[in-house]
Amino acid sequence: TTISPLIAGNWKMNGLRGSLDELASLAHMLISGENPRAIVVICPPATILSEVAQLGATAGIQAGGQDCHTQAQGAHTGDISASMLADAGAQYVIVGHSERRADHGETDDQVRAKAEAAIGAGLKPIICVGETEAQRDSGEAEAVVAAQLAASVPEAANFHDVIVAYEPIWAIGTGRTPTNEDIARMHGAIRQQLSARFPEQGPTMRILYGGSLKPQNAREILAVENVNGGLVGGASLLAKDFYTIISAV
Ligand code: G2H
Repeated sequence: TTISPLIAGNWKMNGLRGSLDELASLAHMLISGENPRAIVVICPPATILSEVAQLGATAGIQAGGQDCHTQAQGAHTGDISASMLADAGAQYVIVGHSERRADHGETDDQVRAKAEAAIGAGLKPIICVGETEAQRDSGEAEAVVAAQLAASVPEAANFHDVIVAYEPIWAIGTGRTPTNEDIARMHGAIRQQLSARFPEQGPTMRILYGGSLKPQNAREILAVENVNGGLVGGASLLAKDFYTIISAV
C-alpha cells in the first residue's frame, strides 16, 4: 500500500495578517507549478486561521490548528476547542507538540483527550511524540517514544484518520537532525507498534518526521522508509523554502 505523503507547516507563534502575503506566494507557486504529490497543510496562529483556510483553499492548501482543548466549549478562558478550529476552516490540529508538553505541562493523558476531542469535531489530529537529548544519549529514545505513543494515541485511531509526528526534541529548531538510519529505526518501531495496536489503520497511518526539516535535507529524510511526510517549523515561514520541501517528496 502506498501512503500519500503530507507536509504540514507549523507556524508556531509566528504570523500576523502580513504573513498572508507569504501564503499567497505559496499558493501561487503551487498553482503554477507541477501538482505536488503531498497533501499540504498550514497550521497558523488561531488569529489568522480562517483567512489561511480561505486563501489556502484556492491552491488546495488545507489548514490546521496548533492545539485544542479537551472540551467542546465552556469556562476555559483563553482556550480554543476543536469544534471552533473546525468552524474556522481547519481540517487538522497538532496535539502534544513538545513545546505544549514543556510550556504547559501537557501529559500523555491530556494529549490523548485532545486527540479524541479533535476526532469528535471531525478534525484529523497530528499527535506529536519525541525524546529529549538526554534520553537519546542514555539509549532510552525508543522506549520513551513507545510509551508516549501508547498513551497519547486514542483507541479511535483504529477507525479514524490519525497522524503521528516523530519530533526528537533536540532536533527542534537546532539545525541538527538524526541520521537517516536513526529515523528509519524509530519510524519502523512506531509503525510496528501502531500496526500491532490498530490492525485496521496502523499499517497505513501517516508517520511524519519533524525537527529542523529544511530545503537542504528534505529530499533524503522524506525518502526514508516509513516517513510519510513532515512537520516543518522554521522552514515553513518562507514560501520559497516550504515549497522546496513540498516539492522534495
Ligand atoms: C519541530 C518543527 C515543527 P522546526 O517543532 O513542528 O520545528 O522545523 O523549526 O525544527
